[in-house]
Amino acid sequence: MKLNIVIPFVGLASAGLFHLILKQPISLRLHNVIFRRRGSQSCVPGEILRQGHAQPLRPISDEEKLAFGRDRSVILRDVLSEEWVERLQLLMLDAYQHPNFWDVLYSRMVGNFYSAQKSVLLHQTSICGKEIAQSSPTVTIAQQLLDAKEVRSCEPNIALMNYGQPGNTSGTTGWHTDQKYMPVRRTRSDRAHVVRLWIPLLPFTENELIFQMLNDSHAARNEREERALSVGGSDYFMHNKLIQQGADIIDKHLVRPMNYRPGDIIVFTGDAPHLAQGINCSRNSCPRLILSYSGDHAEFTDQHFRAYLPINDNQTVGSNVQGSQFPRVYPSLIPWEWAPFRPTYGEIIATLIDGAKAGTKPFARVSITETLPYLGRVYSAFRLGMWAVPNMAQENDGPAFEKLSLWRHFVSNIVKP
Ligand SMILES: O=C(O)CCC(=O)C(=O)O
Repeated sequence: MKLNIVIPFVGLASAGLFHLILKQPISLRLHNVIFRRRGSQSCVPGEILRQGHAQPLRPISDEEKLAFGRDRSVILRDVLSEEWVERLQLLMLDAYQHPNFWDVLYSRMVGNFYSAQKSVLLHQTSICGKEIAQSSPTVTIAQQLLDAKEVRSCEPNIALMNYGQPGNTSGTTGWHTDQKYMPVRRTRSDRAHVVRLWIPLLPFTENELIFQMLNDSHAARNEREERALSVGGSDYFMHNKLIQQGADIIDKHLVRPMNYRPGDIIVFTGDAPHLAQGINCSRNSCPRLILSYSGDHAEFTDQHFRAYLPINDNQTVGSNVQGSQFPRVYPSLIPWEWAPFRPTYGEIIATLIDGAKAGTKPFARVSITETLPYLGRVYSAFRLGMWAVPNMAQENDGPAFEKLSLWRHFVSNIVKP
């Protein structure tokens, strides 16, 4: 056969094959290499699991629900019992003591720049995480705030800590919303689609870490828009502009938690602006969770950045989110959605490309002198192979540090059975 016929034919066949492979879920072996938490443990006793979702310590009041609907943010005090805080602490420890490759990648790319470390996909990758999805009052609280018939886990679900040492600068996330990095949007402007629960796991103060929100009521949003101070995805130029030109606006719209107490929950929607800044978390590493759930008014969109969250498979634009990427947590779990998490090869690749693109945006229009410390913190975490584990049992002991390079972690997961 002539070469000029064979070459295009082979090219076309390989392209077709490649396309087919991209649409396949990753193999179980690759799942084990990048997502499995080897040694992950249970944290909720069987009899509690069998009772279904626990209630919060007290009902969420009508005023709190009203405030959440109106301001897209609310602070709930004294809603989690000590027992449940302890189980959430165990979830954080389970993720951090059994990190997977994706945790290390996510931390390098989305956490280390402000001296934070993050584990994601908690419900799908941790035994304790699944039990929390099945039984925790956080799900009941989300259901009540969203007033939803069905609640689904909506990434990023994050275990976070800061490893700042005294004298080190920690950086800030800047004012941002999470909306740009979550593949969901509202179906109705007046109904929340996503609720994010920011939960301190040990007590810390604003001298250690600052977490603040801006009221996102219609009026507050309009006021910021009129002054060209609207907050979108992470963008340090906008952050600086808001601080320099909108000090009065921040003052007026600020929702400021002050002290961070385990048992309290700081609640916000995907579109509410917020900011986190480590000051000095060397005492107890400021451990916290963000548990994130969507309700009946969330629909899938492919217009947002994936930012290292490979969850866009099997969704239809404009329809409710579904499947193992957004496993149902209320009223009950659907067993097939909890099989080992296996996004497609194509989704993994798209996630890495999209994440890299999203990562350059925050620093556009910002001076190199302001950018360098952020990049420097990521670089040194890469170089040191940094992995910190908070010490919950002795809360004043600070984190333990381990060496865990991305490559070594990846390769050792391939080598280990
Ligand atoms: O560091 C934190 O506590 C919050 C991080 C944050 O703002 C985010 O993940 O969107």
